Amino acid sequence: MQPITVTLNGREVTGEPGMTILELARKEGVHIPTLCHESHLTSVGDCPSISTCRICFVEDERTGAMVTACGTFIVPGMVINTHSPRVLERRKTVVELMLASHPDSCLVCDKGNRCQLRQVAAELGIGLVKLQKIPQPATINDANPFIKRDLSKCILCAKCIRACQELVVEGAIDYFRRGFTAKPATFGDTALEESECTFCGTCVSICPTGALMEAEPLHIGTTGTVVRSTCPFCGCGCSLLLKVYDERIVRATPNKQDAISRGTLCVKGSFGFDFIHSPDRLTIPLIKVNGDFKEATWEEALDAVAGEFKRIKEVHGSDSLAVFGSSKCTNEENYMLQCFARCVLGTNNIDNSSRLHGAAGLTGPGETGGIFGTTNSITVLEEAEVILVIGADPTKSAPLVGYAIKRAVRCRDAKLILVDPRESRLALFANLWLRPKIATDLTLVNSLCKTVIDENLVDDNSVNRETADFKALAESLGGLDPAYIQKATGVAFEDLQHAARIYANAERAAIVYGSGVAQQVNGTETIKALFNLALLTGKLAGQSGVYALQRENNAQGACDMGVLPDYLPGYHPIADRASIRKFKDYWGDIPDKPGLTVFEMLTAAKSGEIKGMYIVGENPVSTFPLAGFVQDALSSLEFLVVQDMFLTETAKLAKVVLPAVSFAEKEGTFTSFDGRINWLRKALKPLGQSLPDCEIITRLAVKMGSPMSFMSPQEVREEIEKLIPMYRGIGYGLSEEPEFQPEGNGAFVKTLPMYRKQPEGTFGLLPARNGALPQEPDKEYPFVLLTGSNLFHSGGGTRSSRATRLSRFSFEAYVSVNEADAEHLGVADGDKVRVLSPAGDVVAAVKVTDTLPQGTLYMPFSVSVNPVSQLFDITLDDERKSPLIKAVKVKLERVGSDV
Ligand SMILES: Nc1nc2c(c(=O)[nH]1)N[C@H]1C(S)=C(S)[C@@H](COP(=O)(O)OP(=O)(O)OC[C@H]3O[C@@H](n4cnc5c(=O)[nH]c(N)nc54)[C@H](O)[C@@H]3O)O[C@H]1N2
Ligand SMILES: Nc1nc2c(c(=O)[nH]1)N[C@H]1C(S)=C(S)[C@@H](COP(=O)(O)OP(=O)(O)OC[C@H]3O[C@@H](n4cnc5c(=O)[nH]c(N)nc54)[C@H](O)[C@@H]3O)O[C@H]1N2
Ligand code: SF4
Ligand code: SF4
Ligand code: SF4
Ligand SMILES: [Mo]
Repeated sequence: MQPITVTLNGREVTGEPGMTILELARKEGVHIPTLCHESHLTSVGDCPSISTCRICFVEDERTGAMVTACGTFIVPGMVINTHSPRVLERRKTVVELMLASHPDSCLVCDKGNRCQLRQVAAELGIGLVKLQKIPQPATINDANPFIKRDLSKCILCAKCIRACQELVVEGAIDYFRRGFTAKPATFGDTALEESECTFCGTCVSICPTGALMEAEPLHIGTTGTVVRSTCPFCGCGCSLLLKVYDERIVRATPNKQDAISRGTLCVKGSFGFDFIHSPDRLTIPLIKVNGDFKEATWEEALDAVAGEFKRIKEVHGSDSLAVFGSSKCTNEENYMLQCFARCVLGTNNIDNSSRLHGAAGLTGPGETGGIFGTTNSITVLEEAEVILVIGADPTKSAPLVGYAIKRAVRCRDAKLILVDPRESRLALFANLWLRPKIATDLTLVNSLCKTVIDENLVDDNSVNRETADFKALAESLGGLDPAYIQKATGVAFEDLQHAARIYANAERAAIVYGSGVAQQVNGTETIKALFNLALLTGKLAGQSGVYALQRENNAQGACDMGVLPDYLPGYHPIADRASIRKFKDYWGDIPDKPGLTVFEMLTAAKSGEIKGMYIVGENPVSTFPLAGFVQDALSSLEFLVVQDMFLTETAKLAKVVLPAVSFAEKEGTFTSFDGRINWLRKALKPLGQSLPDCEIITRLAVKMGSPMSFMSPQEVREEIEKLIPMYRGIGYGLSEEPEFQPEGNGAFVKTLPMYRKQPEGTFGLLPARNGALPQEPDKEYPFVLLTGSNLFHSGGGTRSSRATRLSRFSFEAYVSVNEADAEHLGVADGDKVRVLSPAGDVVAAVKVTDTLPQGTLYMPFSVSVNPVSQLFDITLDDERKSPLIKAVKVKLERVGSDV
């Protein structure tokens, strides 16, 4: 394409076709003020249906026309003035009109110097406005703890509306009325909490004035330091800007420069950070003396830990010790921790909590092709033509992925195939919604593969039909009988064929799976079957991908770093001699027998084989199934040390508690579920005497008399780069600026390494198995209860329940009941019921719903008031030893109103 030459303020400059005047000016370093423009939103420049700010007016000298810079494309020969007297006069008039209809509350407005209207007025030298004041509509009383609206300060730029509709695709707000009385409002002009609003905070961060503000701010006005970091909650890895004032994080906003999160966050990222300032934070090491915790110095605490670990190792051997590492800690900390377990304690008994949801993803494609988890980036997901979401609820559990899927459907016409027995929010967006019987996904996915083979939809570049594994797969699937499939899954065979064709015929297709399959009976097999489907149709990578959605902030990194009993860093199998040799060159002697998974460790603790345990950043007593058993197991230990920010239920059982800092008080990296390596930067000094996990582990190794070869996160990164090829380049980005570099299309992308290796046809298809169908509910327990994530909380709520605003919004425990079931049981909304499973019981309020099939109940995981995990026994997947904690058969009993 020919570049276009334009005269800009008397200078000849060139731009690309399709560029607006604003983009060209910005490229040339010419500042044009804007209020309604935002790079991630559609431009509204001259859109007649939306009133626009029109302060980016510029003149074209050839015609004398005034045009908006954001809404006008450059054409050859234009002669543009951005700051001529006429332009400035016009701009001033526009801003004066805005000020005339703006209340006089600037002096007391929380927005302070962050207000862009004030900034523009100052830039144009506008003093007091003499125009007649135009009264504005009254403010709205929202009762939620997140967002307050004062629409008298609204300048009708429509950024909030566009953000809600185009970026997060909630559609909670739109224009209410037109003309002078127009305002952005919810449907029916209700309070936000009565609308579809998820309190993601995106509109607040984008509003140029004080019209949309945080409710209950932790600080009024402008703050000094801004530190770029990464959200510590889910695996999406959103980029956060932490605003610091007086050693406190007072505000967290999205980083608009990040091409992945694009200026969006979810409610936890925007409003959940203040657990770091909770008065419950541990600030001093604790040692238990006669059953009570006593404060201790670091010397005393570390001496006690090192002394006990050494004693147990000497008396009972290294394998009587175990380490439970953390999917919340950084890569560097996790790397150090596994090194501590293997080199200092001398055991491979080390695991992390992704065992609960992610272990299934490590099998199959990991074993045959070295892909562990997700195979492509979230950007590629958004560009897919077809997205198959199975057993995942990303609008709640991974909101950034939810946004990407909804945008793909709404803005790019992607087809969504949803496989979920329950009506999740994505059902509204689905072209095809399959509602299988619970835990029958293996048969369902195998039947999709069957159609692909039967109808010759196989991609011959991806699969060699002559190989034994293809022949075995085709043969086993050939035996699957449509009548059986239909009966087993409850889905019509034609619908399954239709789904298989849509998926296979697309050029770019994605599979997104979650714990709705991974934590079910046959979970591991179902995930292998999903990989078979992707492989058969040539959709494993390239412009397609398989996305494993079951991640906490650094579950991916903890596994990559080798916090696993059977893999060394970078998934070098412990069973492989060559791997062991490679690592021995660096570390000296290491054990070569695979260790125990976390549930096996607990069983071994109970039976006395494991005597000492080191738990870092995990709270199994609150979050694992069968809390009583976990508690017993940990209490049977001779020695337990817990390293955490809080005195959790698990920490209470420890002999020594070591206070760790939060994500905001340390540096390091997290790996997102799709393999982006994101930085944490230190924004605050450690609270009290608490220390970063890295430092605690290093000091402990020294005390044990086996100092590790690295002392700082930087030194760890150097070793990680040497031993884990896919992390090469991890050191880049902290000190070297700019971290963001422009890409061809003008967007900004991170230049951190995308480490996922692209598969090169080395994958084997996996044999199709048809596991046993799950237990049907019976007379005694006639319902199946499903569990799922709670948007406002994370895990067991250790952190999110200490974030003041999230904790205020958490609801009481509830159980959703289908309308017909509710009628049959004689229960109504709000009635208290006892939910009983063979393992335990919980009390919850009824919420009648039409989103569930009859006979199915749903309870979101929530904070400690509602430990739904009490209902689960520990039943482990044979292959990966993961617990099946997604569905359980239960019965309901009414309880009196006094409960
Ligand atoms: N009630 C309930 N139970 C659940 C779930 C649920 O949502 N609700 N989900 C289930 C699933 S799928 C999973 S994976 C597990 C998740 O459960 P957990 O992994 O146990 O999750 P959290 O409750 O967030 O606990 C994490 C612990 O890590 C600590 N921590 C956080 N950051 C750091 C750090 O930087 N350093 C140190 N040292 N500690 C840190 C926190 O203080 C907290 O005690 O729970 C399972 N059980
Ligand atoms: N807000 C928030 N986000 C989180 C967490 C949190 O606690 N809070 N926890 C994080 C963690 S540790 C995890 S593991 C992930 C979990 O995140 P996801 O993997 O998305 O899991 P869920 O949110 O439980 O959603 C599971 C979906 O599967 C459906 N489902 C249930 N049974 C079946 C079935 O048999 N077949 C099919 N096809 N579908 C089924 C359910 O109806 C539900 O819609 O979320 C992470 N993100
Ligand atoms: S509330 Fe803020 S973002 Fe929304 S239209 Fe008004 S000024 Fe613009
Ligand atoms: S907080 Fe999020 S969901 Fe709610 S109105 Fe704003 S952009 Fe929409
Ligand atoms: S989507 Fe996940 S990473 Fe992003 S803000 Fe929400 S919790 Fe944080
Ligand atoms: Mo999880």
